[in-house]
Amino acid sequence: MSAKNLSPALLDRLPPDVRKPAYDRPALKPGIAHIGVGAFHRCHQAEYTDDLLAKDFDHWGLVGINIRPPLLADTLGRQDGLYTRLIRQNDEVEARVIGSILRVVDSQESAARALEVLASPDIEMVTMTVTEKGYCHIPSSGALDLDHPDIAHDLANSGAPRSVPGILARALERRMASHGRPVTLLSCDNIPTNGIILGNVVRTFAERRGRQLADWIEANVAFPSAMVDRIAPATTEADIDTVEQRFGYRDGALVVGERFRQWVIEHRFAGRVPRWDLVGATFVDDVTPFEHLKMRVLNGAQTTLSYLGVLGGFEHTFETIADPVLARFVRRMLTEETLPTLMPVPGISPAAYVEQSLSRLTNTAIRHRNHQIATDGSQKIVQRLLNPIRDRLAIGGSIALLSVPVAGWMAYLIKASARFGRAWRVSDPFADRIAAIADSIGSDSKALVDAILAIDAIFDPQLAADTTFRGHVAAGLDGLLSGDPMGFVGQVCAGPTDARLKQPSRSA
Ligand code: CS2
Repeated sequence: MSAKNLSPALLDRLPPDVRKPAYDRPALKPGIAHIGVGAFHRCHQAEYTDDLLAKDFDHWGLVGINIRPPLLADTLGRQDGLYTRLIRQNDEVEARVIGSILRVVDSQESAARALEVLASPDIEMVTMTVTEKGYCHIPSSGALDLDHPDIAHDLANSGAPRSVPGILARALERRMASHGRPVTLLSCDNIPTNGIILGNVVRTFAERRGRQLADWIEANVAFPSAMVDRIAPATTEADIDTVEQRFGYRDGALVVGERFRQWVIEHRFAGRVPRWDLVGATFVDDVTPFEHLKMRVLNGAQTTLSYLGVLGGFEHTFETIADPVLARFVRRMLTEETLPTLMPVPGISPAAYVEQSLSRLTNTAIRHRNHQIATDGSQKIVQRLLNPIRDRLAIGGSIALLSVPVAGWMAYLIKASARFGRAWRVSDPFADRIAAIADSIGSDSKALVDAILAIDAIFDPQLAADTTFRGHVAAGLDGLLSGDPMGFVGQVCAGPTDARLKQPSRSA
């Protein structure tokens, strides 16, 4: 390998079109901790913080904490925390070296290192991207899952926690017992009312540790909700080679994203706050309308395309949406069924947002794998599909289109079971349960749907009992498990959905 690796010494020798940190990096001090330093964080919150540092507003550097794989301390450490953020928009490539991360702490074997950072008096803002399942909550209710093995472990061993709620509760306990400084815990994951869920799981855990901690949290900790957005798929070797070929250096911590980015944060803080609102983030009183818009439209489209795309034999989102039938399906679903469920969003036209979102998904340089988006669907479909379905049913609206990707999620997991030939490997906390259902029931779609809808951690019982919903999902599963799933999607898409809703059995 001839190209040099990214390092502080290399910064001055990088080509002029690579943007570099525009501030005095050695003067930075730890101020923000982030749990879950994956591609998304490096492409989003760390870039906003880099923008803020370039404004010379403050000297708050980030300390990253990884409590789950991958190990990152060495890779980023070798580069002194520097990494490249590549924007790719079809043929455009724009490189920028980000310097806001001071170091990353790997805390996977034990939480000790994570706790040390989180309990430190320097840190008054903790952001996190720990994925939907990291909160150990019950997706259909938002409550802490006390039966979760990690939660049961942490309640019994509070000094050596391994779950996010357990680690945060322990860190807060240490803060209370030492310096007592307030702190904001800011969730940046795609779960609805993410601040409320984070508050729920941490408070519920803390209450079991004792009233004193619970009261201290009430007085000193804020849990704002936030909506975060930028498409940043897992980095590939090909991306790393692109940087080497175009810009002449290697970067093992590279991240690639689209140009679009958005961050809307509820204005509810404890302690000092980085003024991300000066560099493009928005502080608002209520994130809910923004969160519905993003999760139901952009994420809803991604999830739909991922399941239908895998079933149709497509690898990436951009290839899936290039298929005319799937493109038409997802546009109709969003405009006819999802859009009417949205609340008014200050400053944004929902119809224009739908078009903008669909256009973002056509970006050919963002190679977002359908299987990556399909991961952990049980944790994603509530906010992306089931909540809009529930709202549609409440007003008597059609759900014929929104039900198809719900069936798509089921078909995706069912086809990964032994009985259906293990078509692909899946990763979802409910994968084993659904494989067991598929293996025992076989191919009777109605019986499969009955058994899967009975999982009340995912499906709210009232929704699961709705006959219109059950009928559409069973018809969807039948079509998607047939020999011609794309033909089925084409058929669903061909007619007016309301007519089919009223006469579901006519075409059979
Ligand atoms: C994706 C998201 O993998 C997934 O679930 O839908 O990571 C999505 O790309 C981001 O939410 C975009 O902001």
